[in-house]
Amino acid sequence: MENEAKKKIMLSGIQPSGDLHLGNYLGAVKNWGARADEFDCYYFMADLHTLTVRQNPAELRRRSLEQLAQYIACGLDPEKNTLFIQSHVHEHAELGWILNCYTMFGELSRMTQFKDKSAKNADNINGGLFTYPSLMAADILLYQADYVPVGEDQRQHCELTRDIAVRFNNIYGDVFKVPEAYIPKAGARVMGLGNPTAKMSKSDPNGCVFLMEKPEDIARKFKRAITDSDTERCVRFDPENKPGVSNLMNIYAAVTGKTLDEIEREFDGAGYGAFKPAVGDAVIETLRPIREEAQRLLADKAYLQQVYTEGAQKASFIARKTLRKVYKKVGLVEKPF
Ligand code: ATP
Ligand code: LTN
Repeated sequence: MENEAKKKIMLSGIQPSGDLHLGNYLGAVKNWGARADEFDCYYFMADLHTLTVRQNPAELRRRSLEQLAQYIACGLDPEKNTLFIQSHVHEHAELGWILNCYTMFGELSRMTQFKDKSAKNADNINGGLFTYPSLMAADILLYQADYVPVGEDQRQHCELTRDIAVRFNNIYGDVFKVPEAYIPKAGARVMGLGNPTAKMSKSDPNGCVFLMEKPEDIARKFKRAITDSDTERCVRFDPENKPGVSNLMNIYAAVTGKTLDEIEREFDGAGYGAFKPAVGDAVIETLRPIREEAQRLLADKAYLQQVYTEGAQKASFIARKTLRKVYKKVGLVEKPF
């Protein structure tokens, strides 16, 4: 118990705004399960964040449950990790409001994700999309997280979370742990198979490999993956001049554990025709057990409900303590019940 209390805290979330894909897996979820014995881990479905973009209600509900099944299938053991749904722990929204009042308009305006998403949703640039990072800061700071395992694209939000924590602590004393982003070496930025200069994203389904996709569809996507128009046609890591092949090499490295040098040697003289299906096969074999386990879990709704109920209970217990402290510090009258 003594040791338990001293473990560092790891926390992350993904929006259930689409099905999980290879980028989410290699950049984020794969690295979460691996650290469960070392850290006290909290992972959630960021359903409140998805409301910043218009959602189909029935699909959002379905995807939130599917995402939980996929988290578990990716190796997040509910006995060792606290898995929950963000909206079930109301402290997130409450601390999010408070932190809005400690986040600057200028800071929020500089967020790349806000700029990207406003460009993509020009008819719905709502307040939630703008203040998204304050809610994300609340998600993290409520649990006094030490590390936030995310892909490269979330680094800026994690930096802003640190700035908010430091700003708050400078006014009120040591209230929040100042967290660090925890970004993997391989897989931090998986690029699209159709356009290797943009990150793999569910908004480009043709260039994106989903965890639940059928093997034959995955194989087809890899065969069609854009490679480079250079003349040498050899498997060599050169992200600047050969972004397509370099992306496939990164994917292959992340799923097989091989180094880039080893991969160059393995495919020496082989050309793209042999390399692309080999990457596809390696991905298919990595995803097969995940897909099968997620399908099995999805058939057991009672089990999933038990996991997210216990998860929310554990998470609330911690979140409540932090929120109470914050309310007191900023001058709110203590709740009498
Ligand atoms: P969107 O298409 O709406 O931008 P997304 O598919 O990028 O969404 P998110 O929900 O934004 O997915 O990301 C969830 C997690 O997966 C984050 O930690 C993010 O950094 C990571 N991630 C997302 N895409 C990639 C990618 N292509 N490579 C590596 N990590 C990624
Ligand atoms: N912004 C993240 C999802 C997210 C998150 C978080 C990640 C919401 N809250 C807290 C880490 C910690 C995204 O878009 N991927």
